[in-house]
Amino acid sequence: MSRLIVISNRVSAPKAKSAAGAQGGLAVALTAALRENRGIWFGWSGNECEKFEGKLDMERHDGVTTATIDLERQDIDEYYNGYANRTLWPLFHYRIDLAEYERTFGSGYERVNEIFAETVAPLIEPDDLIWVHDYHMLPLGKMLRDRGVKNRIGFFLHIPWPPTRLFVSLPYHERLVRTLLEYDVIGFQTNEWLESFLHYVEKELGGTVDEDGWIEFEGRRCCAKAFPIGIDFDEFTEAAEGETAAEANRQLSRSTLGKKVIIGVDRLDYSKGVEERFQGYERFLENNPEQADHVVLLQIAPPSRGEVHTYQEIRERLETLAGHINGAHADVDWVPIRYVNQGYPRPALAGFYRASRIALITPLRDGMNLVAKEYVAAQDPDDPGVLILSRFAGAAQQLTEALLINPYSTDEISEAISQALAMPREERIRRWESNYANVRDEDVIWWRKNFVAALKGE
Ligand code: ADQ
Repeated sequence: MSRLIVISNRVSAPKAKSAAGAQGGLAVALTAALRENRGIWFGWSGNECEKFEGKLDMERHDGVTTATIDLERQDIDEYYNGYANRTLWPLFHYRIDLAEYERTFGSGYERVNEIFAETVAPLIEPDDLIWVHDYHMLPLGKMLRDRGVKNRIGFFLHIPWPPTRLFVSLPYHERLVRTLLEYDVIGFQTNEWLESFLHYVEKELGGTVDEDGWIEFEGRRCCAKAFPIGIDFDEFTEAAEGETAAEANRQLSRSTLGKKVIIGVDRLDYSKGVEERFQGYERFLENNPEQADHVVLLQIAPPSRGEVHTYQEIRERLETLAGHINGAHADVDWVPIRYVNQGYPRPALAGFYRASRIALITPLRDGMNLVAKEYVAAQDPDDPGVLILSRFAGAAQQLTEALLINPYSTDEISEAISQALAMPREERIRRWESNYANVRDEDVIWWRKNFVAALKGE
């Protein structure tokens, strides 16, 4: 049986628990696949070293081998904080106004990808399947090919692929896509991102694409397809039934004194549309003064990528906005927004989701958005809450019974809140059942199996 080699920027195998104290769904799914296939998970340790001299830290935990390297300060600044998070992340989320095109970022990105390729190549055996993840590693497949790796190599992009008109604003865009075409399988979250990618390949590169997603370009053939990611449904629903979830549910319900809770849970990132959410909620408070003190918005958003200036700015802007809305609308016994700057373990999140009548998820652009799926999974089947979801999240293509909104429209957000609060129980159940079936059936195991099957050429 062939082994699976997973390569991603950060490694989150059993030993390395995430900040929230539990493994994320992706880590759980990949760990299970690695265990079944005697695999290796390779990536950056998250640590800095004085001078990188090829040192590889191999560890085995719970049936999974992890192989990590440390990076030098300059590499972290140019590759991770620079090209990945200040160039590609904003551009791929359609924010060319925020994208920074520093030459040193691009060269740092290529240098670090060469380091990854050089370090991981000797670990690869002829039968291994290689699965590379996300925008940090776009050119890695090509760099492995340059080192003689002939194995099947797949790539999965967790974030959107931007329309060609935006993508061409990236210097050396053609060079980057050419490297991608060295993979055997290129996976996207949704057909929309897939179509944007194929459009670029046809119109800018002159490649040909058949109706099954097979690309032919300069004598090479590869397959591009959508593989929408899901949550670890079994693990999550089990957590939702446990005591931690029940306690979190009670804690939130007790402290909100019968008010209807509207919940938002995000990594603090401008792509998540939290400012627009706050503005839409304020519009609701202004338009519906009689309902105002019957609701409370709980926004959970721990800071992320603190080393990048734009993220410090968004944090400040949100604090100011929440303060302004609370100042303008609060009463002695009621504050409209509870804004919490910390992460919670998944079982606690499950309890908060269940205690909330509405989830308000308003990304301006999101590859998938797993919070929307977790919210659906955590609901009480007899009295489920309502999911309000941005039509610009990948998840909107599957969760079609959510109230789909345009997050740029404060009025649409406000009206969706009114509609959700007034929604009869039967309608809530009908909508939830349809979304729930999707979250259950197209979970992370389904996603992983589909991708690995495509990678094997099945
Ligand atoms: P993210 O942008 O991080 O992921 P998302 O999918 O919403 O976005 O969340 C991933 C996980 O982080 C979820 O399991 C969620 O519970 C957890 N999380 C988020 N905020 C949290 C908080 N405040 N406290 C605790 N946990 C929190 C990227 C892409 C997404 C894509 C995923 C997976 O940007 O579009 O869905 O990868 O492919």
